[in-house]
Amino acid sequence: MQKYDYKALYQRSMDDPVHFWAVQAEKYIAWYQPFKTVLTGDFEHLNVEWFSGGKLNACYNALDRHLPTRSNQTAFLWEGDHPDQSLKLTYAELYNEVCRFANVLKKFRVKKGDRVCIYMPMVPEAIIAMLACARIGAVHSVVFGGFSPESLRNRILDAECKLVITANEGLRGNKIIPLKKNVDEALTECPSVESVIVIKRTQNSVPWDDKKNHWYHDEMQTVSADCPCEEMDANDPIFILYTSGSTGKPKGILHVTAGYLVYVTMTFNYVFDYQPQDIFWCTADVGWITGHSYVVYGPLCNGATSVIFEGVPNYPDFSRYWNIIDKYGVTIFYTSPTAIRALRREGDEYVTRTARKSLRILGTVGEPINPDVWQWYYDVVGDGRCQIVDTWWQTETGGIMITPLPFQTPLKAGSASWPFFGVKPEIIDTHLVITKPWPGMMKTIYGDEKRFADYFKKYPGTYFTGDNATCDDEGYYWITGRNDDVLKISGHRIGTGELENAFLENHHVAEAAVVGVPHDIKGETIYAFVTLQGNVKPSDELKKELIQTVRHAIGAIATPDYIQWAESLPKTRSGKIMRRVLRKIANNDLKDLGDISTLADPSVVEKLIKDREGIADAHI
Ligand code: 7RM
Repeated sequence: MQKYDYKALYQRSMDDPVHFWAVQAEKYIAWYQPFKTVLTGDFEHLNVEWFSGGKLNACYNALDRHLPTRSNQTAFLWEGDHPDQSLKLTYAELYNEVCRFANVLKKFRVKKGDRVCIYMPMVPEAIIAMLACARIGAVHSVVFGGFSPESLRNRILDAECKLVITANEGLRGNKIIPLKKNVDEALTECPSVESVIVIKRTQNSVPWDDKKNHWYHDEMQTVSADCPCEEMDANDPIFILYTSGSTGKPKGILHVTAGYLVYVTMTFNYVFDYQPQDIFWCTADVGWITGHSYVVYGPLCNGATSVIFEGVPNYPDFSRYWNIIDKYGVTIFYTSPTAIRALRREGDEYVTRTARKSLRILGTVGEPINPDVWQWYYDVVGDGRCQIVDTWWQTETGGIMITPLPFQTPLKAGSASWPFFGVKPEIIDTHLVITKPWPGMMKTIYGDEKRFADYFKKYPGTYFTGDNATCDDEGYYWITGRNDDVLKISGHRIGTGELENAFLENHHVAEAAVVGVPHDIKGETIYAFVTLQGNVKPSDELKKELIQTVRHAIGAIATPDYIQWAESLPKTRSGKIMRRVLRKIANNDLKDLGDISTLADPSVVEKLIKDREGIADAHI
């Protein structure tokens, strides 16, 4: 257990942030050249910069600097989809693989600043590829392997990636994911991509283009294991990661090297009370920010030993997570409320038949955790003896922002509790905002300064999180959910605009409006109001077809649960869809529809309310 006084340290971080962060930056990170200023700029001018003048390399911090003391220590314990498949990588081995792959990237003419797309299953090569990019100063853009070819293509195009790294196939819950096939489909319209490097994960063969496609394992034979790190400026990009906003187009959140690295390294250390003998396991996929910050950079920069898992919580059965914890002696376990809810539903026996004696800290992230579910996690998974950290943060924030600190913060079930050091939250009209810069914050939205500026517009001088929250009289924050058109479905962030565009890809659809409704396991799910083209008849067959349309456009994470046919949608006289009203109808919250005096045609609402009755049980 670490010894410090949260309140005193927090106060110091507020009183003198410059001194506070200078100390942390020197403590957690190795620099080629020291920074000249700690913090310049502000939210008003959109010009915040951390640690300017400093030079460093993220891969050096993750690997090289540990070699003198930890070369034989395990960096990753990889558990494959099937329990019989596993692999161990020491820091020296990981270093060696990363250097080689960095040389492969160079051979493919990838240079500092170039963007590289990584579309991979959870295999060590995904992490090797990320670190190899960081080593040579290339900017990785990891796209979650569950995304469709079309989503992948849009992300490749937006970032103008030069190279794609994928696997022939992925494996999840004994099901095959056709990654290379998806890449081929995506690349039909991606002129910037010169080459695709393919990891052989399964024995099955896939279509092959000799000019463009290259086997990872063959390429690795052709290069040396000697590759110096590129010395990066503090504010050089480290990666782009796409996330959903309220409009149709995902945003390329761009993080820069120094601030991001300082912040994730320090938060990992404190939030998980990391000790050298710990075995850490974060179940997130590297396709999400949680994977970037707390599978890759945070743990490695602390020299930690982590489990990484390719599979799913219910294969071969619902004990899988707890078996993995016992197999590797996991001490710190970090997962999502949606996974906890799904496992809780199956009954305690799947948990209680395992030992879980090694556990000491349990974490959650991604959505609010309801107090009952929190209690089950505490009592049944943690046997009433583990600290729970409910961590609130976002792709944009880079790292954990509001969280209990183990053995410091008295726990309250369902509250993310207190801000991390240096973080100053505030609640304005139920909206959660952050009023001071912190090192982990994004630098910009790639290629879209305007959308970056939008975060700082609503309440000038503050960062607008898009979440609602309350704060109790002991300073505990309770995050209640989003206040924009962003859904969290099984913890996956998806914009209603993207979903509506996806519906429109079906030529039978004239118009679609999507809202979120609560779901026992997923937390939130998709409720769509769909207007068909004049000559098209509604049918259950067509509903099934539309579900496929959306899955095809975005991926399986975006499967609609409810579709309601709508002859027309409620609109204002200027033609704007009144989503607020639709949200109430979908949620059967009809007592007070709010101000509907601007509706062009009030009868539309009555009709939708009447038809809603039939939908209540039509859970597909
Ligand atoms: C890490 C991540 C961000 C959104 C955020 C919230 C929600 C995340 C919590 C939470 C309540 C939490 N990044 N969220 N953590 N809500 N309690 N502990 O999830 O960019 O994908 O999503 O997730 O709405 O704004 S994300």
